[in-house]
Amino acid sequence: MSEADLFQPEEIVVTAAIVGAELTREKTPHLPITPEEIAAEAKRCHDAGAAVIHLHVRDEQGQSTQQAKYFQAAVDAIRACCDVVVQVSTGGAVGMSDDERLGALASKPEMATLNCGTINFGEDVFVNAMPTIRHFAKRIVAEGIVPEIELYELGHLETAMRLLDEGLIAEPLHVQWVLGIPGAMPARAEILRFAVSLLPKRCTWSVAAVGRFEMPMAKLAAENGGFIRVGLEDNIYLRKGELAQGSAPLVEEAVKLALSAGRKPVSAGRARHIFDCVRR
Ligand code: KMH
Ligand code: ZN
Repeated sequence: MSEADLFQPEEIVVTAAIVGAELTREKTPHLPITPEEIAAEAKRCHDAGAAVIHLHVRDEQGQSTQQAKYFQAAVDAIRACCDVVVQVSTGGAVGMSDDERLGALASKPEMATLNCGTINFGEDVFVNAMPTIRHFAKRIVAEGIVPEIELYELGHLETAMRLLDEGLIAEPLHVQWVLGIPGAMPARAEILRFAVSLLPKRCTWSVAAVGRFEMPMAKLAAENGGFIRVGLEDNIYLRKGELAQGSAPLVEEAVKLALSAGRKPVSAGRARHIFDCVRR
């Protein structure tokens, strides 16, 4: 990897998580469901400065699904209207089987999430046992997809390092600290700072914080060399009591925070180099 491929300190990658698995139209009317709605939202986020779209999809009833045909339709619609790195979820929704979750990979995305541990997830349990994690890592890497390492607890980093030792994933790692899920690591500044201090050298990191912590943690990330994920999957409010009219207004806020911190959101093309998508 040449120096030009490593990210420069002023660069920042903004990811938009525009659908999620748990969100419903009852909670917000701005949730995109059809491929056309998802693509339109992806384009709005792209125009606002997002380089990566973290993607879940829905069936005709609006239920979360990992079926390949729904991912393919959404990915095709997104690719037809804007240049973004599509990062599919292999987390899916709580309770889905491993095979079901892996359905997302058939859409040939550039990136996919690799969840590195089990957590309480509100009243549910989001299960990622070691054999599942290894199996997902093997599949993602074998298909030439770049994994984004999802970490909800500090111990999940140990798991990621174990995968690295076992040769199942390779550096440079890209980590997403997911903070504030009820039952997992809270979204607190001192926790994020400590978590980041544990990361290996050849690693980029981002933060996705839930609910009202989304923007404060995004600001902290922007000020400390991290990347940012925002979007309806994590938070549906632009301000207290005011629903965001989709994920794009949240991306706009994140971009403002980034620029104030002296960081410049990169294009999808540049994000591909930073994440090494172009050479896998
Ligand atoms: N819906 C959560 C249970 C991911 O996208 O990889 C899991 C999730 C993580 O959203
Ligand atoms: Zn997700």
